Amino acid sequence: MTSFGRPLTRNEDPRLLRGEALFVDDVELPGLLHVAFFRSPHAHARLLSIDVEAAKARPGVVAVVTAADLGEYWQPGPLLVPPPPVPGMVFHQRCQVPLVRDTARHVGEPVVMVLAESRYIAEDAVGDILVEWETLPAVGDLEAALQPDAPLVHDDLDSNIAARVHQARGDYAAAARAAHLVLKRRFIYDRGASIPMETRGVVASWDPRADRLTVWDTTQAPVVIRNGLAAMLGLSERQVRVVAPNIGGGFGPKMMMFYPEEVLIPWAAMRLGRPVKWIEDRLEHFFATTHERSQIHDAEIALDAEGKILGVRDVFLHDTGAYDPYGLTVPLNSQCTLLGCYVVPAYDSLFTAVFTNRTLVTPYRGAGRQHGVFVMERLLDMAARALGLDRAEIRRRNFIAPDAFPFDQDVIYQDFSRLSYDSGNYEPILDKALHAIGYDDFLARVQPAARAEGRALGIGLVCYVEGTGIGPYEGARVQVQGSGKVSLVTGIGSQGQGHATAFAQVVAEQLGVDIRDVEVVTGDTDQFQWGVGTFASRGAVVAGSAAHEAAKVVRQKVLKTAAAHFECAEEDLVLADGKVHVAGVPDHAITLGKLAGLANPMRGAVTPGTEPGLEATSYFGPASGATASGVHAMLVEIDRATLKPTILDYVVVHDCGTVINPLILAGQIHGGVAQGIGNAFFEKLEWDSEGQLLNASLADYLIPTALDVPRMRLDHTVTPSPLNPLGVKGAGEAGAIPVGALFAQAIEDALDLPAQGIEIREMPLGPSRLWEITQGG
Ligand code: MCN
Repeated sequence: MTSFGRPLTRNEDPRLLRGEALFVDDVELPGLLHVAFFRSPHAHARLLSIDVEAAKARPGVVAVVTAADLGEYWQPGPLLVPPPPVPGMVFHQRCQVPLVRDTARHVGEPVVMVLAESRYIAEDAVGDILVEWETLPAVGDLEAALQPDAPLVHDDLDSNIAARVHQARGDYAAAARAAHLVLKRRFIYDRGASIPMETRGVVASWDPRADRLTVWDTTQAPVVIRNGLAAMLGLSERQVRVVAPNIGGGFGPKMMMFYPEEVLIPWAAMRLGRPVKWIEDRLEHFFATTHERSQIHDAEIALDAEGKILGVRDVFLHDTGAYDPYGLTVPLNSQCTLLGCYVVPAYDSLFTAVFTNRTLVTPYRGAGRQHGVFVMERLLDMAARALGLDRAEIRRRNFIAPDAFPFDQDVIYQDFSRLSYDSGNYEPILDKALHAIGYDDFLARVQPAARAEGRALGIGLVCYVEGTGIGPYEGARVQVQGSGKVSLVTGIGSQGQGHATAFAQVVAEQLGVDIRDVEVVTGDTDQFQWGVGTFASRGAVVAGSAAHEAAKVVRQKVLKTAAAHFECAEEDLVLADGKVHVAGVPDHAITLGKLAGLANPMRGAVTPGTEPGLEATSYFGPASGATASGVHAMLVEIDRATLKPTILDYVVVHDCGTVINPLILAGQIHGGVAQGIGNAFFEKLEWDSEGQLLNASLADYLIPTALDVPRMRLDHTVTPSPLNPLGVKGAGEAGAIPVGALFAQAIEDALDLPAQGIEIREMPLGPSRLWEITQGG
């Protein structure tokens, strides 16, 4: 039976569960040095002097490195993502330097690197370092940053504007004039952190005999790091091997190429001739690993009397932190995702990305899409109320029709293509969700009965689309080995997404083998030279399709070799269970391993025009992204005394095209929802006016526990993507995207807040903030 599409348990799990899998911190090498950093305690300060003498003198300290010691290697990190080709846009790119030389621009910027025989000694030596600072006024507030008298994060610029991008189509002003209803609201989404189980880490080793550098890195983009390191350290790409072994969660921030530590650790290993390890501690993680989410939207929607959208206008601010090497992916995604599942005839959106003296902002699971969905879905809820329409009905009236695909949205997307939804069918998803959550019955019977008893029960219902599976490309090499095992090698790495199983299923489908016989190798640049990275829910679409294409070629080679062996036509052959036989003669089968031997002869000659071995390498680059979609629905009860929500039921209906492995997919959705619940109800980074992060520990920054995450019910519809051979769309971020909007709606409904003239227009929202809002704050 084919394994493709089946809910198989993961190949990689036994080794992970037994603690046998390699993580970066497991790498131990003879002579290993350990690193601790002195980091800026100030959000904004001029560096006057550094005294490292006491640190150097501490026994066990091997080197203490400041910016001055880096010489020609002291350079701003590379531009990672160029600006989108939007006419008239403004963009100022400022990249972080490896060690602060002149000015620190956020708390936690590395200033001095200490290398010692143990981490303990290195940490103690950091305490010996004396730095003199002149503190400067810090910019912590998004709106204050744009005041004329605001201090400048980068004093070579004349304001804190990092970018300004305006995308418009149709005539919004005319739409608003013609509208029956125009609603204007302000929406706020605040900062959170991704909190992977494993923090970042880098180990580097220079081998003078091989003249090569090996780097183990918790990166989501090993090939990009390899190429960048070669360029920055003056090496050839062949001289650098980057390995991204098992990684305990990435969620986007481990895609930030390059963090200062990713350059400094390899540089130190080369300079000192000893292997070097740095493992980020949780406190550093809060300050030094990128965040996401803070935006302020002033949005308006214009509708006719029937609730049809005539236009949307949105002006928003996006906090990009102290530097913006990652370009504009996050706000661009917000701008594009706001359009949702709906026909929006006129759209006018202007965003301003703003420098602040806070940790950098780069994509984190959802990557700006949460904000777009929050704004649009909240506007629709409010419009439905104003027009006396049902929440589901207003959405239904505005859905893009199933025969309207491909649907041109006429805005520039994060992959710089003109956003076009490839496929979708939204009404069946909504219907399934309404049915599963018991929407009609809840509103007609359950909620009134609960209210009569004084209980606060509410329902939420949120629709979203998600651009997934963007290019430019990924590659894969499939090989049948003499042992009969099949190997699949690709340039992307996995941070827990189950690639070793899902990609094995793709290959097994073509080669008729058990998935346990497919060895998947990811994240090692010595194994595969080309690739981009695991982000934007693109692994299944892009690397999965490359694996499919390569396996298809290998299948042809297998059949050709077997046809020569059996002296029959290829059409007469059956390939199954790791063997090939002539149809009707299953007892005379030849194994794939033996065929691999025949294709790699030790005597005679390979037929001209053919290659030895049963092997193929393919690349896949989609023309544009595949658009996944879904509906989340939730029943919630709010404790009137504590305002704590209890989720009574949670339904996800999702369309990610063809499903490779429903079990992995369910895990991805569950994990995403759990993270979304954190973002909605627990996780908010709190800063003071000096740019100090106030809750930089897991004692103060709450994340949801298993008790806070409900059992959820999952269902799917399948609208295959026409843009890739598997028909798949991505799913890795879907769970997280709509949860904020869903919480806002369900809580509002449970407490009947609109009847008191109160609306929820901000996220995250813990009980204390919710209490303030219910008190009119
Ligand atoms: N899948 C499937 N059928 C589909 C789509 C996906 O069976 N139609 C399976 C895939 O084969 C894959 C998994 O679901 O094993 C996720 O696939 P995909 O949506 O392509 O996402 P990526 O592989 O590109 O992973 C990136 C995505 C992102 S952007 C974030 S952020 C995220 C996420 O995945 N970070 C994660 N899920 C994560 N899960 C874990 N455990 N850890 C992270 O850091």
